[in-house]
Amino acid sequence: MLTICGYANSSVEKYADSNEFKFVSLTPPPTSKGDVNGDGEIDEMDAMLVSRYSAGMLNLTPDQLIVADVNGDGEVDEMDAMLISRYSAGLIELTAKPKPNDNKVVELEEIPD
Ligand SMILES: [Ca+2]
Ligand SMILES: [Ca+2]
Repeated sequence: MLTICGYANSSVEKYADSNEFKFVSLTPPPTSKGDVNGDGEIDEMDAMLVSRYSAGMLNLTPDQLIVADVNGDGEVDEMDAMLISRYSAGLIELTAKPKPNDNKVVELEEIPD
């Protein structure tokens, strides 16, 4: 049996569906940025953990540090705690923003044949 890999809800999935091929989604699992204690909720508890970490009151595991750095600046500090707190209050969305130095534009050129 043929298996097709592709992104969920793409034309590839539709193609696999309509031809009864097995479809394997390549879409990564949703990011849990901000869910520091891993309970599935992003709330004040997570903000508190980040706040305490930045104050040197507790340690976080490497995995926790990755999700705790919600603004993606490489530091886990009060800014992240504030962002998580605001998110839990429904004030902001948590979306990974590209780093300022990361905005290289790749230009594609047509290759003459
Ligand atoms: Ca949590
Ligand atoms: Ca940060």
